[in-house]
Amino acid sequence: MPDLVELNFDGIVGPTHNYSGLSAGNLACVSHSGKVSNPRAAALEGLAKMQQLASLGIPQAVFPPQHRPHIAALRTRFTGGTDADVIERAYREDPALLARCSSASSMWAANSATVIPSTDTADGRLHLVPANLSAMFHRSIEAAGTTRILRAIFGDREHFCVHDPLPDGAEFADEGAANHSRLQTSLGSAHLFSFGRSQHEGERRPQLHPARQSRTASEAVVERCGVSAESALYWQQDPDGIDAGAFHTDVLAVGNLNFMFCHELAWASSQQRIAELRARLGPELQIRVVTQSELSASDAVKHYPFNSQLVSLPDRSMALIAPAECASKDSVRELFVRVLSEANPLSAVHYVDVHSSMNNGGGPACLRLRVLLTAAARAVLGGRLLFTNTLYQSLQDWVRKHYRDRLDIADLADPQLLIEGQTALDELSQLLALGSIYDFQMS
Ligand code: SUG
Repeated sequence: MPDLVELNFDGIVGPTHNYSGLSAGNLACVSHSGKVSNPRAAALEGLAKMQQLASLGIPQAVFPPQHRPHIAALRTRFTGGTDADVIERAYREDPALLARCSSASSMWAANSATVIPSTDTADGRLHLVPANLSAMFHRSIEAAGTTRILRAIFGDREHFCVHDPLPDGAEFADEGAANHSRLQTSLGSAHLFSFGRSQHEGERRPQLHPARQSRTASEAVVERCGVSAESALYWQQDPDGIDAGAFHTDVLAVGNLNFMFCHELAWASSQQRIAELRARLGPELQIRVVTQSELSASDAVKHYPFNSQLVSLPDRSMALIAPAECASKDSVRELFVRVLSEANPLSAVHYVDVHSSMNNGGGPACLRLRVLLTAAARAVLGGRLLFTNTLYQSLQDWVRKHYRDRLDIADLADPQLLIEGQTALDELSQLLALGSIYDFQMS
C-alpha cells in the first residue's frame, strides 16, 4: 500500500466575515449575533494558525474563500438593476436574505467536501464529494463555488475524481468531512459516517436543534466513491449531543489513524458502537471516551476541546491543536493533562487563537479539510497552495491591503464591499495560480 501523507487545506477567512447569527443550533454563532466583526483580524488569525502548524512540520495548504455577497442568489429575488441596486433593495426589503448571501462561511473547509483517499476507493483515485450543505441556505450557496475550486485544485483525472454535490434538499443533506472520520490500524481502515437523521422509524430525534446530516447522503457518498461496504460505518449523532450544541460530529469527536478522542454524547449508543469498531480494527485502536461527569457536553461545546485537530507529527507521535478557549477553562486543561499522561499516541497539546472563527462556532478542526495524499498525487495538485514562509508573508500583506477591520450588519449594504471583495479575490486567485474560479471573473 502506498504511503499517504495528510495535507491540511485551511480555509482563508473571506472579507465579509461577520456575525449574523445564521445557524440555529450553533450556540456560539447565535450568541454573537449582531456583534461587530473584524475581518482583517479574523483572516490574520487563520493565517497565523497555518503558520503554527507548518512550523511543527505538519504539511499545510490554503483553500481560497468564496466571493460574497452572492449576487446570483440575491438576483433570484431581486431581478433588475445593477449589483449595487440589488444590494440596496435587499437591505431595505429583505435584510435577512442579504445577511445569508453575505456570510463568509466557506472558511470552514471541513464542511467543503468528504474526502476518501486513493487507498480506500475502488478505482484507486482520491475521491471528493463537495458538500451540498442543504440544511442551511447561507451554506447551501457554497456548493457550486466549492466544486469549481476543488476542480481547479484536484483537476488531474488520473489521480483525482471530484464528484458533483448530492442533490439539494433534506433527503441528501450533506455536511462534508465534519461528519466523517477515517481510522486505521494494521488490520485496515474504517470510515465513520455520522448522521443526525435517517429514514429509520422510531429513531430518537433532537428536540431543540436541527439534525443537519442525513444518513442517505453518507450512503450515497460511500457508493459514489467506491468505498467498500465493510469499511463504512454509519453512526447516529446522539440527539442529546445535538441539543447540547454539537451540530456537527467534529464538535464532540476527533480521530486520526489509530486514536480517537471523543465525548460520550458524540453518538447514540456510543459504548456499543465503539465496541464494534474495536472488534474491527483490533487492539491497536485506542479510543479515549470522555464522560459527562468528566466534562459535560455543554462545556465541551463552550470550549471546543474535541474540535481540535489531531495531527501526526514528524516523529509519528500525535499532537492536539486546540483552540485557545480551552486553556482558560480549568476542567478542560486538566482533562488534557490527564489524557497526555495516559498510554496513547498523544504527546502534546498546542493552543491556537482562532477567536473570530470560534465566535461563529468554528474551531481549528472546522477550518481545515484533511486530504490524505500519495507523493505522486501531491505533485499534480493545481495552483500554488502549499503554505511556505513566502506565501505566509504574501497573504498577510494581501489581507492588510484589502480587508476592513470593522464590519457590522449595516455595512453589508455597502456596495463598495462587493467591489473590495472582487478586487481582493481577483488578486488572490492570481497569487495562488488558480486561474478564474469566481463568477465575477467569468462575466
Ligand atoms: O455551519 N457557522 C458554521 C460553523 C461551521 C463549523 N464547522 C464544523 N463544525 N466543521 C455553521 O454553523 C455562522 C455564519 C454566520 O452566522 O454568519 C456559520 O455558518
